[in-house]
Amino acid sequence: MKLYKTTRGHVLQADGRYCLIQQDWDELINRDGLHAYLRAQLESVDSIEGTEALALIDKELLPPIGGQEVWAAGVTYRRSMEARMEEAKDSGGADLYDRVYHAERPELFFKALPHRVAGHGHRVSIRKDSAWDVPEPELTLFINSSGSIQGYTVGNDMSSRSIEGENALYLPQAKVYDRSAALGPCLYIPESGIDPDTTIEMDIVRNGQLMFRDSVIISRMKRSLDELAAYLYRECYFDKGSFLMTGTCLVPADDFTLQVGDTVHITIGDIGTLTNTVAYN
Ligand code: DO4
Ligand code: MG
Repeated sequence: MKLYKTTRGHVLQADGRYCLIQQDWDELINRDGLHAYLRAQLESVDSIEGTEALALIDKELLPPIGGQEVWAAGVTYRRSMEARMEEAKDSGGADLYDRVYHAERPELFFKALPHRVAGHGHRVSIRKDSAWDVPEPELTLFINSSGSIQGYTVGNDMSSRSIEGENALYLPQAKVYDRSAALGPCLYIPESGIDPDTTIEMDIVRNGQLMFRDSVIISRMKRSLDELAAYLYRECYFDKGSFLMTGTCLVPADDFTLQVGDTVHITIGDIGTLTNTVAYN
């Protein structure tokens, strides 16, 4: 089932039916057994018409986040390791990426507070002091405060490759700025975990022309989703739960950089498509 956060309430979609839930977002999603709870809501809350639900999703959509922090994992796919080794070769930091890819402990970094997160249809940003910028399409977990994965969404970990490549210690500046994260369109809550054959696809379009298209299946990831969640929760308590981006495998060629006006479409399996247009803040 899918849960869309809108300005008028939360639209729950399952089996071709829709209902509107009026409840605090964080209280609604931060629970064990979220799927079963939403299934019961579907039975007890009055249904709304499909046309009404789709109009709300189309016109009133918000990113599926409340008070949660957004974190991100890095170098979880071989392609990410190789691309970063190349971009960091002049800074002397290249072997960091090889080492973290093979290490037991994953790379995890803080990405965003909710006010820096864009939703589906909103703008994402590139930095004005960066010359080389890319979107990073990432399966994103919603982990509740007990540390268990309850849902999934599509994430875009917007990144400056020039700033990160200059010095690995600049990572927070390459990754954390206004509208550097996007989440959406919905929170996807399957009955059991996500299918390992789920595909992540990304298109980048400039002036109506396709500039980049690639895809990967999530089972190519080196680490398990539970492993990433467990590391994040080792010494951090998240009272409202958290979102965790799980790393990218889709990296455009080195001569590609995003420009203002580009549109990024990221589709992940049954979750849906997150679309954002690139702008300056
Ligand atoms: O090591 C830097 C960031 C890695 C990352 O964001 C990714 O692999 O997706
Ligand atoms: Mg990333």
